[in-house]
Amino acid sequence: MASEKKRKSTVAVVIGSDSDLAVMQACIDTLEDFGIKPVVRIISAHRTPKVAAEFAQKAAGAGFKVIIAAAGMAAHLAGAIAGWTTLPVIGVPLAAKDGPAGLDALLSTVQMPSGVPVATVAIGKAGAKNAAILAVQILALSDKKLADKLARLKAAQAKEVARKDSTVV
Ligand code: RP5
Repeated sequence: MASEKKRKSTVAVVIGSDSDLAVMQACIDTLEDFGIKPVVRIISAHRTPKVAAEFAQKAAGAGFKVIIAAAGMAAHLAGAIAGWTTLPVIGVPLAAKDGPAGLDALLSTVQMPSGVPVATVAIGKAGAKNAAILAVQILALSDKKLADKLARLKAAQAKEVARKDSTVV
């Protein structure tokens, strides 16, 4: 496990709890579709705040280019990390088992004060996938192969919508 955590990647996927993993698997899978094996960490802004701060402070030096942070409820994880790093941070709000269907996490993630942005995506699985695509879009600015893969994804999505359009009257 320790050696796995020392593995380098351009993308870190940080989740607030192991209970977030099932939804965030869509993010991990999408990154892997682009050939990116992220480092995945379970770090809580509230239960392990010191680890969160240390991770964020060392993230750029560790070689990460983008951090994806996902949490539910009072979801301060992405913001807490963003406060400690100049790397782009993408926040994924997640719905908790009980509560207002992720609206709590959405507001906690998106409503950052001026000067400390968190690029917040949609609640849940759609956001998990979009976080991965947004991370790839950031990396693709300096990686032609990723840019080409993104172009192919867009083309495939458009083709699929056109196919569905042709099936309705
Ligand atoms: C948040 O609280 C986590 O990100 C998770 O979405 C939520 C509930 O955590 P558990 O009680 O399931 O560990 O910090």
